[in-house]
Amino acid sequence: MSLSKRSWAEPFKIKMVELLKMTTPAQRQKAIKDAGYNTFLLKSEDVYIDLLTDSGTSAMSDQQWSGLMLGDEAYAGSKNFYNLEKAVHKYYGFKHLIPTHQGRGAENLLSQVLIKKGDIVPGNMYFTTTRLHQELAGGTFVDVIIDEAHDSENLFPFKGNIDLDKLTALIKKHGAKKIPYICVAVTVNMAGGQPVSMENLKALRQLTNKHGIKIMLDMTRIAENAFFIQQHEKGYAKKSVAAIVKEICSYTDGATFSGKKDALVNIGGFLAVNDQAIFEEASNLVVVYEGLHTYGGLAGRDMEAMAIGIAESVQDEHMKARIGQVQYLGDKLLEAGIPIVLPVGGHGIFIDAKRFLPHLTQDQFPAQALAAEIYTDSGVRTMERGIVSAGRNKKTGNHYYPKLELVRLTIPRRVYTQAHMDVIAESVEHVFENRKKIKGLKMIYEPKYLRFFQARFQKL
Ligand code: PM9
Repeated sequence: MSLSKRSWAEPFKIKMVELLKMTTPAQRQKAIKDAGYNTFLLKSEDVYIDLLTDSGTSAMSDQQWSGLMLGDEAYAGSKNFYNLEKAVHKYYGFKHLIPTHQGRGAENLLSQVLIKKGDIVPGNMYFTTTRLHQELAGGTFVDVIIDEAHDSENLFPFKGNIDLDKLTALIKKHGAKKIPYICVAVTVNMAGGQPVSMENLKALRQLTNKHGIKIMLDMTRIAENAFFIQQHEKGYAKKSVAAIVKEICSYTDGATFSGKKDALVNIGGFLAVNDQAIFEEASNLVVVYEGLHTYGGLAGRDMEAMAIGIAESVQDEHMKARIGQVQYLGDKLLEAGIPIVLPVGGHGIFIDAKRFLPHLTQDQFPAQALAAEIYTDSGVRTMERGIVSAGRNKKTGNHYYPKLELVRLTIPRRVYTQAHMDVIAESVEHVFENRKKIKGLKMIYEPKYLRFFQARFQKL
């Protein structure tokens, strides 16, 4: 068999395992009802395979675990901060680093430093915490992603791209002075983990340079984005994921980062910038919200594990297995005729709940109902990414009605096996066979901020 046809396998072996608990259908029916049909409110011990999120759920390597033992728990100037700083310089190329407890801590700092009341902040589709921090700082988020991203069946390989015409029109309408930066997510979570192309980033750099607008990355899943560029963009097949990651960063002015995804740690994040003045302001503000600028809410050991995880995350073999596993599950679901977002993205499979449950209206929360149903079938926990996650328009108070109404099957890194993927696929297939019986939901409790985390529902 030719080398290119041979199977991939994980570039690691398993040294320690965590036992899982199996539950009965009756136990699961009770658990999901008690959780108000919100998978965020389930107890993790009632979950068999946990696909809620890829955030903070990775298995760390033996190197990372030994890194924990090298934690220098000094309040100021810990050795581990300097190791993390070195990793950020080496792999991402940014000049200044401010650690934060996780991604949203960095989003808060960036929004407070750069956004003034009345500013416009364009981005390639919203992310829940990112948009909220932009709004809390007085800004208004505007989506400038290409239209293809809102169509779950469109096969364009870079559905995360910025629509430069939409951005140009926005600049014309409001003036560049009202736009402090554009937030570019790599990959785009809410679109299904879809990547941005290097060509698009280069063109965006030219356009924003002309207008003096900064580019701030949300580089939470940058290594996954780089892998897609390597696989699908002309001129990148022979470049390493590490080289592509660094090139992406080179077209930008800074980044927020949740280390809980790509960087294979259970907690941690940072803000990284090139501009000295922004750095100084943010490294002063961080002491108000997170901690001193050399730990930002993290223990020394957490910074060490993140520094090691960053180096592991950009290895080609790691990324091949990571994306390979997600693709494997996607292929199984496609074979069974399940409507999923295509192309398969980086961090999970996104089921199109509108096509899965065409008998439900969006007001009946089809993705929320489907996530509850999959849990009841098998104990597999997934997450709603549709109307509940989208929240309400701050000005009108009405629900946002996103075109994409999705259930996310998020794959933690280095945690589950191919056999787990088979079990997951079988459960989704079983629910699909019985889809006509699935009822919608009514929201009975709605918190003010990021409602998807804590909202409660009743079956209609
Ligand atoms: N993402 C996720 O599960 C965890 C919170 S929402 C359920 O997808 C992006 C693109 C993210 C992200 C978190 C954050 C915030 C920023 N940008 O969770 O604060 O996907 O570390 O990062 C989650 P933190």
